[in-house]
Amino acid sequence: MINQALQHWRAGEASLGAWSNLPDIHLAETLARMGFDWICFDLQHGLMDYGDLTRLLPAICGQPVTPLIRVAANQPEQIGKVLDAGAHGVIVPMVNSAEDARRAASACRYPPAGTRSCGPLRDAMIEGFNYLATANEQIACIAMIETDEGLANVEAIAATEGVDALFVGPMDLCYGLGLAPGDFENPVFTAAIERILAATRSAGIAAGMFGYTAEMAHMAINNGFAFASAGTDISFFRSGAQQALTTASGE
Ligand code: 3PY
Ligand code: MG
Repeated sequence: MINQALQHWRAGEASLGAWSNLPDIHLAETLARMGFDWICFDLQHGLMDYGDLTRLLPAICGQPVTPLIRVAANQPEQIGKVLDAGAHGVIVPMVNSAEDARRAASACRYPPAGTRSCGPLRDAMIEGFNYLATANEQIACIAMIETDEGLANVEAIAATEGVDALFVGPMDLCYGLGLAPGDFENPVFTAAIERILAATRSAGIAAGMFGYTAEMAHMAINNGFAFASAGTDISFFRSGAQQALTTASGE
């Protein structure tokens, strides 16, 4: 198994992703063909569950797009199950300490590097047990920094063995910093971003940003992030519908 998104991050190449919140295999299939480097299916805030995931992942299989999953919580059982369903990377919310980061990284790796239990159903169906030879190296463990505590410990989190990338949850980070949600221009927020970027640079790992809009994703990449989501299935649908209405009504 080759994780294309991880290869791009390791090579320092910018990579854009799409965020999927809706459990619709046709939307997922369409997004997978649009040229995004990765798609994240969201089990934390998305309107989907594990059963949906077992249909969504096969719907994008065969397309050159890396499947990532955001789990609902930093629990080894959840992380193991989404990896067994075919995720090639796990985005773990609310990583607040080096201990949290170790827990997430360990759940992503087979022994001796970690504690993942062996039962890689989807990937073993596709490529047989060769998967086991590459999984530890190719599975991406992505720790979200989105609290004041996570920010306070960001250098130790970034330096944790087995963490491949940090990923900023900008809205929760605003709350954590005592800012209004969406106050991304606030110097307190921009200083936090600088600190996260610096921590990833010194640890030699990638930094990612959840982009609420395409503009936000573009700015993140310009500011040194290796990867960003360019929007969600819902935001793409809303902006497309809005634009169609505006254009068709001649406004
Ligand atoms: C955040 O903005 O906190 C996120 O986690 C985006 O989903
Ligand atoms: Mg969040």
